[in-house]
Amino acid sequence: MPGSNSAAAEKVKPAASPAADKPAEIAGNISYHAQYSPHFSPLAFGPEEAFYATAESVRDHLIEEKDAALGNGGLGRLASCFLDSMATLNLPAWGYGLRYRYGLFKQVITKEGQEEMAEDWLDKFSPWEIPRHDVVFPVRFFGHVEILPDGSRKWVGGEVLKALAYDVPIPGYKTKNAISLRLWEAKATAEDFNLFQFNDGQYESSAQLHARAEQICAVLYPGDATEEGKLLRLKQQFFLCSASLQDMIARFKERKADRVSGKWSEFPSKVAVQLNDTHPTLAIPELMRLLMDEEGLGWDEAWDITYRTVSYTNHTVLPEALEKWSQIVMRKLLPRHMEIIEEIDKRFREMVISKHKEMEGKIDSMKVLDGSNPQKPVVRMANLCVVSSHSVNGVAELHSNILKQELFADYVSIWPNKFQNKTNGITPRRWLKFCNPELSEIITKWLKTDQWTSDLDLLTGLRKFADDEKLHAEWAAAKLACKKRLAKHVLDATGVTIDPNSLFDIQIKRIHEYKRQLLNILGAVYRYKKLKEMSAEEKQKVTPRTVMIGGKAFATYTNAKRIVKLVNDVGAVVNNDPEVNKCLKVVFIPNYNVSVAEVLIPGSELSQHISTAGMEASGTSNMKFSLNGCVIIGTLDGANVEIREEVGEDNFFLFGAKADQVAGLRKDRENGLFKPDPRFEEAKQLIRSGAFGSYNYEPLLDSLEGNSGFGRGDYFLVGYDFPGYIDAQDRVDAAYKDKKKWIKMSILNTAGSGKFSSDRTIAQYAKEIWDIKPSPVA
Ligand code: 26R
Repeated sequence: MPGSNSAAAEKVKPAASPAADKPAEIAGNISYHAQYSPHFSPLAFGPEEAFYATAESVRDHLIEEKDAALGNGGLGRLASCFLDSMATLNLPAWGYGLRYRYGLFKQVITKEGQEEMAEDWLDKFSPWEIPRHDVVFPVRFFGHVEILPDGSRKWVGGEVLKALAYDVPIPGYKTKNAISLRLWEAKATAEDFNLFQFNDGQYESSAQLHARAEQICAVLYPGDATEEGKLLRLKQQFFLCSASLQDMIARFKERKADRVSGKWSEFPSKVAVQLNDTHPTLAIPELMRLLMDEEGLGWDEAWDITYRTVSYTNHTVLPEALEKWSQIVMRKLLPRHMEIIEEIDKRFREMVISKHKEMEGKIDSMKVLDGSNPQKPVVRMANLCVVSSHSVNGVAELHSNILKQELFADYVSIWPNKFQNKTNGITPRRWLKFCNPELSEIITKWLKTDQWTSDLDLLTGLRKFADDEKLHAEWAAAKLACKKRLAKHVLDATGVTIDPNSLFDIQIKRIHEYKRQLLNILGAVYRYKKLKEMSAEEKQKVTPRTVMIGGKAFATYTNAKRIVKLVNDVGAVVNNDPEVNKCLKVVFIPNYNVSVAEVLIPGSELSQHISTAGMEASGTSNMKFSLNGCVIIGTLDGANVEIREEVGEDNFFLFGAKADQVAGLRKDRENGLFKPDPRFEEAKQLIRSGAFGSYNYEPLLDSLEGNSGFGRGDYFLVGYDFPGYIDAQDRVDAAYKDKKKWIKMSILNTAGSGKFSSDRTIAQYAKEIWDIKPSPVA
């Protein structure tokens, strides 16, 4: 969750979590809520039946319970898999985040396309959080820096809010360990409430600080088109960093007594802070400030501690997602931190000049502060992370290589050993055992053990049964059961009936031009057109297909919203066309979220991961699909590359440009050297003809043309990859006709997914970055 932005791993000692201390309370919690389930009356049962009913209604609750709205894109879902693995591996670790009140939004599909509604997931309450009124830290904003008589500096004045901790226990699987996801809520106190103003009828100004506190935890990624929005995001980031670091330091101090020495220099051997993308970058100057201004350390010692404590994971190379903050805003909100960042930048530049003369010419792009536009000087957050962390990693082999060879190439010559890869992973507990009980049971039966849930490499044991007819029959039956559950969800959510015997083809993820849902829907439009041209006899031979696309478009991302509208419009025509709707249906799945994913992924047979090569850092849903026996159609991008290696190239439908061709292809396109495939032109033409309604799709289609949009004509290479994509889809159709072949591919996908357990990923972080060891609860 981009809420739980950083994971702080505490070394050696097990994390004292409330859940570990009081397991009974947790169990009590579950049965308490079960009693108040609307699905049964506690009065009707004696104690034994009540126990039985409790187990039943736990399932009901899982259905009723709202998804936590802490960030459910790739970054947030990775963090939640990591928490599960850290707990399961008995690692003394904590997750930190903000306790957002409203989710991103609830997506409602109307005639106009996507509409956003606020969703209050804490509306009633969350049974899983424990407010910790004993864990509260002050967090300051604005103010100024005072120089004390001894020359030291102190940040004073401004406004001070309180950070109150809520702990969400994360139980490990088959261990006694439970760790905490600690979420901060911003609060103002009674002292901040102006009773005089209130009694004078000035209600709003009497509780100004309370209102500002509420804004901080209202939503994840508040709109940043305005200056106010930008300031609010920066406040959120600092609030998370300051509260979390004060918490870690408080625990370090509490435990000093247990240690041989309680020296600050021990801090990095006791605490590791992993920055989950650049959103918590301010942890760097905040740790420096706390060590220098609050604890009295000098710069060199504070820097050494900070550098050895902090490491950074990059999760995207998209230029528009690399955070840059206005120096002017930063100085106003965090005057002391701006001083510290300036000093870090200055010392970095001096180091390059004194020790790496050959890199002097590159300093402008490497330095932290960018003043090239004197009107808008900025702090480059990724550069600050690279300069201040002892480890920087990407999230898949290809992505980490792009970091080393392109984005951070200049730093590699200064710090050749700083850069690493940690290929992402997913938790097999949620993403197979829990969401797909049918398949899980079969796997356990054939492997003769359920150990695969904590040792996912055991899945390779399925390979030797890949041709076994009995397994095939069971595997197909399980898939069919999941497809039926999925079909029911689709009917309930959209009113569209889909045929569980058709090929279920799914693309669910945030809507973004680089993820190329547009390529998918253009492919469906082309398929529709070909079907319309076929005779009834020809149609008999077609592999029936249900194309499902789901995902939220960021509220201000116009082209993404146009894509949502197009998918819905195409569906409305195709699904109601009796000439083709036995062979093709196109469904937009509304309000895609975690619970929906848990139904869709097990029921999917073909899964689309078709981003422009080099643009998807890793992807993690690709791993979830493959684990559930879905075959991927995809480009050589992110973790697709490694999935294909693991499951075997025969069990992956590959197409498209390679990452190292992309720049050249864009150049060619600019120079008018691109010749579009006639099939691509046909698909666009059908949309332009109004076959799917009168909505103006011109701006969207125009973005695919050579010289459109700011010289970025078809930046995502939809036109270039279209023919390869259609051909790959033809191969899919042929493979699906051969049931034996398809089921074997499906089995081999599951069998090859062991590498993608987040247990493996976390074990690598623990050993290669954090230097921590499992610390099981006795
Ligand atoms: C602040 C703003 C501009 C912003 C930047 C980046 C907001 C959100 C992001 C999302 C990024 C960090 C993200 O979610 N990246 C995804 O991380 C996943 C986990 O590593 C990857 O699997 C996925 O490929 C990547 O897009």
